[in-house]
Amino acid sequence: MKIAIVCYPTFGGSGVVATELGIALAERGHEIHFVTYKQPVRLGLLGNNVHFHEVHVPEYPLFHYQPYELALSSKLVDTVKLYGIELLHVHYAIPHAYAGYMAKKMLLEEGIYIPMITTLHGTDITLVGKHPYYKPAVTFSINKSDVVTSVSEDLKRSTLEIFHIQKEVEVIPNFIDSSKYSQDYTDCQRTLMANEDERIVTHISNFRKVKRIPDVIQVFHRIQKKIPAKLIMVGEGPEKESAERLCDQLGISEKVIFLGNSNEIDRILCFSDLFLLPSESESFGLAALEAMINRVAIISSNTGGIPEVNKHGVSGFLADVGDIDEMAEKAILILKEDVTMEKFKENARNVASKFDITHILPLYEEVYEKAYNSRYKNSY
Ligand code: GMT
Repeated sequence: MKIAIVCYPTFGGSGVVATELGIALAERGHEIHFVTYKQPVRLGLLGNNVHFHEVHVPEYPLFHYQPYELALSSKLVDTVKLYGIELLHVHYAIPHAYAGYMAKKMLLEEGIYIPMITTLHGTDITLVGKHPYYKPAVTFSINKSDVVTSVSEDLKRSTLEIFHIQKEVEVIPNFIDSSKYSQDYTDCQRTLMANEDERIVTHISNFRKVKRIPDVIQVFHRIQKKIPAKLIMVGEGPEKESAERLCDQLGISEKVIFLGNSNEIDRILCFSDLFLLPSESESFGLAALEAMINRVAIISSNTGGIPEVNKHGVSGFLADVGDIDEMAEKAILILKEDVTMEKFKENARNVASKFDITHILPLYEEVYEKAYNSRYKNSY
């Protein structure tokens, strides 16, 4: 099938999922066209089956806001016509589902029908999408999608609670390609980051408020009082500077390494023992899944879709949002003894394997078929 994928090309989870999905679909013989404003960060070599079409938004001084949706829908129309695209898959409702719907309408004027799948990722519903300024447009574009998927059961529940949705929402969880992560790989060069007797605790995110970065630091502050440890903070975002200040105030700056955005997530996770994800809200927690497949145990909040990924007492522990004492206590329990830690790390890998791409990709192919086959009986 010839599929156009629209996503954010940045380090965010929705862009990562869209990119990995596109690459895997291309390996299965589909022709994939990414349409976005920059080449997605996880997209390496383009080839016969993987194309990238850049959306340009020319600056015009009259506009206070440059009209990205307009440029995106025009680019979609051109791409569909030029390459004979058969299906449109948009990741993250805002503004992609809206722009996708406009492209559909424009193409229909020319007698071209293109089915659209919208995948909801989280903040497009729970944080941004429900804002009264966006809600009517988000509701409209979800209802006008031919198939709607959500990355967790919890996100499906929230979507149906927040919006008046007439469409069926299908849950297709995020995935991981476990074949990329050898279980035997141990040469992680952990000595670059920590002394031999130290445990390595890691956090990866976009450092937004929703990630509760101060909780990460506070939990680590408690851990390192009991166990020699280092904290590796990966990512960039608005909360980073205050996090660095907090480390300074707590006197732990020497034990905390801020790495910024990285394309070497797997190398970092390879030498990590424990991953902290104390988020306020999280539709899935792809970062935790990536950690788990790299044999990293998880301490997380029990919010949103995280309990669907991190299994309490198995791959790690869950605690109420903000309960840093409980998180620290459970982290120490995992890290204290080698035997316990190894058990949690092994379990984390096993739980993550259930989200292997080989189980999830066919689910996407099924909805593509469904959307494609419904092309003559759709509402506009
Ligand atoms: O977490 C973020 O702020 C990034 C955001 C995104 O849209 O890229 O992540 C969301 O989508 C990911 C992929 O489906 C999920 O794993 C994250 O849990 C979700 N983030 C939130 O719900 C806060």
